[in-house]
Amino acid sequence: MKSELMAKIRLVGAIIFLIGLGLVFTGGYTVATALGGLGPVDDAVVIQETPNVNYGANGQGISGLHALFTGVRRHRSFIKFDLRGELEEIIDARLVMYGKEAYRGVSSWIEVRGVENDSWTETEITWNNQPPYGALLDNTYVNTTDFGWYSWDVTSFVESQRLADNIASFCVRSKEDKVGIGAVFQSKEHSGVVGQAPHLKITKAPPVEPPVGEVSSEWYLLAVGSLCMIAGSFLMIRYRGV
Ligand SMILES: [Ca+2]
Repeated sequence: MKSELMAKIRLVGAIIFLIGLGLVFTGGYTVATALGGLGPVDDAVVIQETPNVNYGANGQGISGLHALFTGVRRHRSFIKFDLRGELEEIIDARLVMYGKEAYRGVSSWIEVRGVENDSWTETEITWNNQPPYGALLDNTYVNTTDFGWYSWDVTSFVESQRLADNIASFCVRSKEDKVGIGAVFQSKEHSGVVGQAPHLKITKAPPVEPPVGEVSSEWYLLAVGSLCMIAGSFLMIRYRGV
């Protein structure tokens, strides 16, 4: 009978320990997600001249992401980000891409537009099934003949999508849509140099400092969780069958 009681106490100790472990993890995770930077889950170019061909696996430069018009074919690019890990308010978001002029020596304005329909995937999207793009979010002038970094302010759209469905899709297109003007960018499949994939540079609202004398919820979780782990460990060790 005594050994059964000991076993039950150890079981309760183990449960308390695991609850404490969960609380500590939750508190720590909330603090840890204050970092920025996010890679895309999907990116692909669609080409008017080959309207049923999917280019989602394309990687580098001229075969990666395009925003241009050749006269007989338009090229647009779609990029999607999963925001489910972004728990706090986003006060600044920049779409950052590594690219250059599509036609050497011809600079161009490149638009980024919001896309409300997130059902597209990089393995299925084509010119003919591309989702409609919405309002202009920002313009950036691409004026390098060699690859360089460019960014677009997409703050309001990203924060609205975080609150709505936690997915943010964009369309990248040439503003002019004229022959011989446009840009090319690295896709996430580009494997030549690490770190050249499109990404979102995110700045979050600073954590609200609790009034003097109060403790933030994260620290409550960490403190209560730690106490549970200590208590659970004590019960498991103290009643280990003696
Ligand atoms: Ca891709």
